[in-house]
Amino acid sequence: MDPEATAAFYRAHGYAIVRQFLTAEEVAQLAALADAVEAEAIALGRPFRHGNLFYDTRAGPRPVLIMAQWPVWHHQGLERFRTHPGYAALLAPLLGSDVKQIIHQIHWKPHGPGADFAWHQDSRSRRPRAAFRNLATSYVQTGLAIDPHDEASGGLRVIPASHALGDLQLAEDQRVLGRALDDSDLIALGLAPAAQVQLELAPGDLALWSPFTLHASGENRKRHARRFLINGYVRASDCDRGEWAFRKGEPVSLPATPSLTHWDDLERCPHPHFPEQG
Ligand SMILES: O=C(O)CCC(=O)C(=O)O
Repeated sequence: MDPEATAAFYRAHGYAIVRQFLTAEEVAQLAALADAVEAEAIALGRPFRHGNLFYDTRAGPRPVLIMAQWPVWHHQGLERFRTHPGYAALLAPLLGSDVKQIIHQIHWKPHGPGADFAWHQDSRSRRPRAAFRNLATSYVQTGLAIDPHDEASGGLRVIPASHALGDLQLAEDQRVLGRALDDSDLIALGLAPAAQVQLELAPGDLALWSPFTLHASGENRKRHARRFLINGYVRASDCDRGEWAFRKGEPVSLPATPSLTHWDDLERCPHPHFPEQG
């Protein structure tokens, strides 16, 4: 891994890939932890929240877990995979050595339709706006492939250099997760669908992208689940939210109680519960 070269590519193109960010042994440990998260969520059987932890489970005779947010609160082995020294080294040229974390989640993309991510910019989810300063240069999203990611498995695709377009003012009332990948969304923005790049990631490879990079992912037509560990980091001095990940480049463990990160109702409703399904 060459953090400076990765940072230079990321600044120019709005995304970058680090091959073999984790070893095969680490990927196996992460996959086992993901299986434990999934088993807990499936046993609960429907969407479940406990503080910042949230299991987005589709209820039914065979419940399906689509996404787990902050699973580390119930599965502490994941701590290593949010404060891995590789992240500190990689982020140092982009964010410095004091870094907080806003996003920590695993996406399962089961076989079949209904779990696409439509074209979007993550900037729309960095709320409230006032809590995030210098967003273009203070925030980096990362995605770690637990399983193979390619076109057939519904892996991530990006529009290179779209981060330079800034906030595209995409409709905020439209769903991203579960809305079908559609090139007409790009055409409506005046962008050529041919510009899109399908990322091909082997287990253990890491992708980075900017909050303003347009990205999406399609249907998983493969038989295997397509799991993706998303960790989103922010320069600590530029953000009023988040859990510490690194101080002076050293890993910081989770505090005794969760901090305000992404979910606004944390203080009002910190206890475990099954949220109303709307
Ligand atoms: O998991 C995926 O395929 C998409 C992830 C994504 O778009 C996001 O986290 O913003």
